[in-house]
Amino acid sequence: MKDASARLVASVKERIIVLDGAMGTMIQDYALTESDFRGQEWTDSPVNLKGCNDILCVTRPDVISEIHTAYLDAGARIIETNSFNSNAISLSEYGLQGEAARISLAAARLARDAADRFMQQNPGQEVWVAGSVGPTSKSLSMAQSIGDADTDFDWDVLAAAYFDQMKALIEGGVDLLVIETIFDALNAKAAIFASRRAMEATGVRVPLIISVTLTESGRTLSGQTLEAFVATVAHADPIALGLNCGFGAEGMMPYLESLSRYPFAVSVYPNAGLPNEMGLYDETPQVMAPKVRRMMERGLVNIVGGCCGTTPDHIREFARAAASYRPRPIPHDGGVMTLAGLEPLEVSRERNFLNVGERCNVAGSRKFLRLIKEGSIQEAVDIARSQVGKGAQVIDVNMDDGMLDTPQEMARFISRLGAEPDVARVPVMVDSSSWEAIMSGLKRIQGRPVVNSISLKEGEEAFLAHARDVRDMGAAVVVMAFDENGQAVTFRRRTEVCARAYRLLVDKAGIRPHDIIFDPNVLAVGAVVDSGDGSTDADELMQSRRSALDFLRAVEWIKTNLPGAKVSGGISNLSYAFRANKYVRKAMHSIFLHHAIRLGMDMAIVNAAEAIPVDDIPAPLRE
Ligand code: THG
Repeated sequence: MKDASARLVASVKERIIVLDGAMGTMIQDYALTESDFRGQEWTDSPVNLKGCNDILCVTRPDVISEIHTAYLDAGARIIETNSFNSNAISLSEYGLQGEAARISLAAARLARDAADRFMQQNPGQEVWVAGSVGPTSKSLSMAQSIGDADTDFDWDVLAAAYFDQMKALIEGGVDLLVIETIFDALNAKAAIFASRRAMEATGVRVPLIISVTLTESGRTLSGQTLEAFVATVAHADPIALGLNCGFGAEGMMPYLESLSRYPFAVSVYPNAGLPNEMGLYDETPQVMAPKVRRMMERGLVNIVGGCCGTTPDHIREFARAAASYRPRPIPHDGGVMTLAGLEPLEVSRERNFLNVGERCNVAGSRKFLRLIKEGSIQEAVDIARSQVGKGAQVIDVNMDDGMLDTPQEMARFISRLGAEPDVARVPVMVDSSSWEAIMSGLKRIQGRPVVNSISLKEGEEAFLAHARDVRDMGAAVVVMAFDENGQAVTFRRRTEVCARAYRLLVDKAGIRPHDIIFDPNVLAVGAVVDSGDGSTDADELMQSRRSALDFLRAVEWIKTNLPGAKVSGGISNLSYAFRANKYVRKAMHSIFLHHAIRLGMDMAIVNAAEAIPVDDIPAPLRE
């Protein structure tokens, strides 16, 4: 990380940092003509380029420089590059998709030069350059929810476009990146993923600001609540997380209050009010500044600036106010696992035990397998809906069947789940033994999912590679108690394998302890399981009798010895040998869960419909 970036990380705790205002509104004031936009190079462009503001970094760099300088003179200490749309997807509307990296590089250099000049002329004043990264003109979530046939647009295409833009911005010398005006968290996740790759490619780490735009319903355009959004992007570990654009400073106040509990600095840069009938923004500096001042007064912000309709005059007022208030103190990370669909789900023992619905599993339900094979996707989605109705708080999805194209079915089904608001509300658990299928699912989930699962089965290298994918995709993860020697079935092996995996994840893969879920293997009781260690059937039958008990002891051990980690298990496995008797199965599950929860289990993959209260089970059977 550059020293300047590191100083910014420190500065947001020390004072309120002022960000610049709008670029577009300022450009309008220059009344530029089509030929200004075209410059020398694009005189015969078949499409009009007027409106493609980013191209001005190449064709009218003097204008962009002047705007940067005007904001710096007004008191902005972070200026944003003129690169909001400098990505191949947005630029394709002007036939300029091939110019994304070049424009981004030019944008970064212009802002860098303006900032360096300013610092030279104003010794002791530090200013920073933020690479502006807009949402692009397309939404991944919305494209898949309308079953968009546009197969040219998917996660990989979007992430590649972001990568090109961000790599060029970093090469051009930005101190940080601002992923802004986010209206779809899935796009934002692709941007965060790409930012990691761009930092790896350039060898420069830059802090991120994550800035979301809410609609008047208080949700993103693609339907998430603010809390669900924060859970979804928290893995970016942003220097600041906040709001921009939207419906003006006043309306943002309650959302700023909601942001105050998160362990990130808070940034806010509102529009100058709501757009009028002409699409213009009316709030003058005198009208807007008191509203922004109230945010500072209430200690809600660390970074403040303006979005559409704001000018250097607005920024001058904000800077004046900022000088007399303290920045918001940044709370510590509470260490709670938060998953999300369209709504957030906190996983903490104080709150609730989590039921993960098991029925959307082609290997665990003949009915679901038949529906997927027939292509009856609506009825398959109904299974998810019915589980949610019966109390499932997370939906496990598994497409592991030799007759199916597993990655493709995973993608298709998960895209459909995301399109049904009553199901999309809850987080997804992506369950597969194929890593390709897991990644395929993750690339289509708007919220914060759980990966089910990774293990040491294929050794440390593969384990860590998968773990880093999990981290960069922002998921929580189930770790099976499995290693190079096979499935852990004894208490000792279960705990040893989990402890080893825990250290690797925390120390080498950068996974937070509270995002790890151990699964110490619920095995069938009363059945011979091949432990693979060459022992005889008689030994193994004895082992199977102890197996459930050893699982319970392992739950307790993990909760005591691996701080923050969660424990889960697939409960229906337990009674596999008793398939002929449904009641006995349900009774076994309820009693087993009763003990597992008592010992600290956090969640389980269950048939949400079948729970029976332990007290209703006749005593002899219970015994
Ligand atoms: N741990 C983790 N993930 C898992 C498991 C686990 N995923 C899969 C599985 N185990 C959990 N899911 C199920 C789903 C269904 C059944 C068992 C476990 C089941 N199905 C009926 C049966 O086989 O009798 C089929 C009924 C039907 O066809 O309708 O029992 O342990 N991390």
